[in-house]
Amino acid sequence: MKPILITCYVNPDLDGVAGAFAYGEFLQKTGRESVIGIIGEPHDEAKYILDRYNILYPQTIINADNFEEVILVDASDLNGLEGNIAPEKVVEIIDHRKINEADKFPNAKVQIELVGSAATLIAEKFIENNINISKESAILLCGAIISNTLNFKGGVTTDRDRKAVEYLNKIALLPDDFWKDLFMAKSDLSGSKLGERIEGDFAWFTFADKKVGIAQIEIVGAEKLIKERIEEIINVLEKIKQDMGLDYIFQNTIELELECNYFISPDLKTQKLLEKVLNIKFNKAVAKRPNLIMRKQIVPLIKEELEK
Ligand SMILES: [Mn+2]
Repeated sequence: MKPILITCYVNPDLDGVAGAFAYGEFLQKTGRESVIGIIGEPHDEAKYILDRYNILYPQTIINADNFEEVILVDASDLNGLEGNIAPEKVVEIIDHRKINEADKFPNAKVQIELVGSAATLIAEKFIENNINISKESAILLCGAIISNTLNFKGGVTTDRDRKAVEYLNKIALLPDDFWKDLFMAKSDLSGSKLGERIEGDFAWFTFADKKVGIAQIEIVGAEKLIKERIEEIINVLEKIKQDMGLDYIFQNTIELELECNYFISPDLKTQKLLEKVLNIKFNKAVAKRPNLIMRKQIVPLIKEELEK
């Protein structure tokens, strides 16, 4: 059998990198050769954990042209692949998004379950099949679950995520305050990093013929960032809106320490939409909302409203 490519969406976050890395190990230990390949640039928090624990970076690839079969971890929509992978090549999808396009991959065996992190689904494969996991994979998966669930405070968190971390951390042995280090590692948005992060973690969707673009930034110190750099954020959002021909655009700014969100949109129509679906109130271009809500929770609400 030819090796199969395991990858995630382009410019993957820690969940994608960790999931691909560990699923490669799982397949290898269960007798299937695979190649882990990342397209684009991993997020800062993925680099942080790879660097801190001296884990070899997965190789970077340009596209899936050299592979006949592809497995997607933490990805299940075409936009996120940016045309680099032919949908027919995808034979397996492991993801945790309620709004997905799994039906656009005609040959894929699909596992989509609404847990906090794709990493949880990968960890469960080791647990269920009684396969020993390496320390590297355990560290990555553990970190990914902590990150994706916002240290178990995000509304996406399930008991399965907690159980997976309990199992993984017996091997990973991450310190108690690891979550703080991880969150701080992605909170440095000095200089050009701000614009890069907005573009690097941008996702867009089409509902009822309307294109909706959503940036997401997770940070400790959101209020200060917004106070000092709101104009830059707005400029980047306006440029993306124009370049991509979007109907709606906003940034979901997640404040990790104080546990609240700041929504930013320069666009009145978007502000109205968000005020309706999230029960918030904009003051100029910014609206604050208590508790933590993530993009993958907001997308279904917008879909419902636009498709009414
Ligand atoms: Mn994920």
